Order: sequence, then C-alpha cells, then structure tokens
Amino acid sequence: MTFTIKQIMLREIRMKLREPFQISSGATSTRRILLLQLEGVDGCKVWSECVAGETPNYSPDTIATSWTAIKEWIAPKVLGKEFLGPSSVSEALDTDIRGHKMAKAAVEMGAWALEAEREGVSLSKLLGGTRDKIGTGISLGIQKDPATLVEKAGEALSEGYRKIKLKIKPGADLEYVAAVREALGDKAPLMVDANNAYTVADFDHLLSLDDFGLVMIEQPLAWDDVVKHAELEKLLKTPICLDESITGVDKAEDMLQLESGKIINIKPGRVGGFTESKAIHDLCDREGIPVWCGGMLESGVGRAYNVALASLPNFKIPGDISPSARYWEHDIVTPEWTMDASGMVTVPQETHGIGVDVNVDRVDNLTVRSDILAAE
Ligand code: OSB
Ligand code: MG
Repeated sequence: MTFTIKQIMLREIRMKLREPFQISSGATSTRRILLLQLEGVDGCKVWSECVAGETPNYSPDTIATSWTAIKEWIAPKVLGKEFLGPSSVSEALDTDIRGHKMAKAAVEMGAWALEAEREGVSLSKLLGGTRDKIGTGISLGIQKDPATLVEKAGEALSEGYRKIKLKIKPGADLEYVAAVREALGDKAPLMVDANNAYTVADFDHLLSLDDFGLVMIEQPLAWDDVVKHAELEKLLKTPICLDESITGVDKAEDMLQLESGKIINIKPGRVGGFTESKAIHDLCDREGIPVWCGGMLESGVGRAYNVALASLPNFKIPGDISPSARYWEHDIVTPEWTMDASGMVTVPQETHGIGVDVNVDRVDNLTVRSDILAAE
C-alpha cells in the first residue's frame, strides 16, 4: 500500500510564553510557531509543527526560511506523489535539497503521523516505542541573578523534574551553578547548556565546571563543531552532550570517531525528521551512547512528536519535554501535556496518531499568516 499527500496548509501562530526564555545567544518572549496540516488523498488530516525559531541564533533555519523552503522546494517534492512510507518521504526530501532540516522535518514527521492514522496505531507504536511513560526534565533560561535561578531550580526539583538544565554563558556560569548545587544538594540531577557560548580560549574556565558534579555539559563550543569538542572532551571529567552539532547520523558518526561527546540530545527538527532521528538512536544504541530528546519550546503539537520519539528504548535520559503549563497559559491541544509528581509524562498509546486533538478554533484565532499548497 502506498500513501499520497494531497495538500499542505501552513499557519503561523504566535503564542506568548509564560516567562521569557533566555539562552546565551538570545531571548524569546513570544514564540512564533509554524504549524502544518497535511491532508492525505484518503481525506485524513494531521497537524505537525516546524520548530524553527524567529531568528537564526540556534540553527540557520528560521520561521521565514522554513516557510519559503516548504512552499518552494519541499511541498513540490511530495504533493501528489506516491510513497511507500514515511522513510521514502525522508529520502525524497534529502534529494537535491541542502539544509532546511527543520522545514523537511515538519513534513516528514507529518507523514509519520499520516501513516499512524492509516494503520490505526499510536505514533509511538509506529516508531517502535517501548515506553508507556517518559522521564521529564526542565530547561531553565539564564536568570538575572543566581538567587532567582536557585529559586526556580528548587521549585523544579520539588515538582518532580528528573533533570534540571541550567542555561549558561560567560558571566552567568560558575557562580550560578555553584549557588544551585549548594542549595539543592549533591544528589540533584543538574546539567548545563551553553549553546556555543565558549571557545578554545575558555578551556581552563570550562574545566572548573567539573567541580559541580554535573550529569553533562551540553554544546559548550561552536554550533557546527565536532573537532574542538573532542579536544575539550579529553580534558573534562564531566561528559559532553552535543546538540547543535548533530545535524544528522553522519555527524553522530563523526562524534563517535573523534570522541567529541558521550551523549546526544536528539531534536527531530534539527536532524530532518524521524527517519534520521531513528538512525541516530539506533547507531547510539549499538555504540552504548545514551540519547535524550531535546525541546524547542514547542506547542502541544510538536510536543506530541517529541513524546512519541522519547518512547524509544535508547532514550535513557529524561528529555526537555516539560508539561504544557511550563510554557503556556493555554496550550493548543486537548488534553494538555501534564507530568506526574515523579516527573513522568504518559505516552498516548490508546489513540491513533499523535494522541492529542488540536483546538482548531484557537489556532484560527492565533493565526497571523496562512497558505494552502496543493498538488497541481
Ligand atoms: O539548546 O536545547 C536548547 C530552546 C530553544 C533553543 C535551544 C534550546 C532550547 C531549550 C528549551 O533548551 C527546551 C524546552 O523546549 O523546554
Ligand atoms: Mg541545547
């Protein structure tokens, strides 16, 4: 059996975060979100989310470039074409289109959801997920002073989060991390994420982070580097986790060969979708490298895809998959994503597809731009 995508609707919505989120390279207060609705020839419709940000401070991909890429190059490669399954969509999108991974991922992951609907299974099941619940962490943005961060980290620990990630940058690092470690005690599962804020000139400074018993240090050096991270990994006791640098299974292979990191944060948007995410997951599983699912401040739609992915067996570390209320006053899905007191999120297994319903009226109200792309 084959499947065909008849139409893709694009929507840009704007959602205000409950509090601004600051990383070393910029802050976000209102999330501009690109949603897609894919429609199969059988009339089945699914929603997906492109996780690109407003500016290219995390990845080269942005809302604006992804919109263009989908409209000009990606949709024409898939609309009206017959595919054997979602992996063949991935293959088609990787042919003669360089980059634009977040744009490709939004369409490719939508194709997985269409396939799950067609087969009448949950997205988790279709992907090969084995978990009914996934462990959840929180990513705390850079705060105005260490005391504020200590307060937020303390709240997170008492809410049950299983991993607490502190964003750092030069000038907001050692003092902040020391204060949190002191307040939360030796056992608290703490890590840091620098989003590329350091260089080889900072190696001595970064080695001081070894004093804090962190479970990992995420992406301290350049966004596209795997060579200098290998130099740093040799010196650091704390494991390095790569995020930005791992844009595909090829880069995961480079990481393994060069020993640039011991853990990978997989974000399906960053690597071009689920087919590539699964390839990285499987490679890491064979090589004894644990992975976890990162986040991009997604709405409840993108979160559904992350939850499904994180149900795969080698997602052994809690992901940045916080409940809806961490981000939004009201999410755009029913039910909203929740976390239990032990920091677990339930993977929807009883329903078909992504496992949540999109509140279309609310999406309509939040829409600032839309387009419909159809097969010619
Ligand atoms: O580096 O993991 C990151 C958000 C935007 C861009 C980059 C990152 C993040 C996060 C947020 O850490 C994680 C979340 O969605 O809760
Ligand atoms: Mg990161």
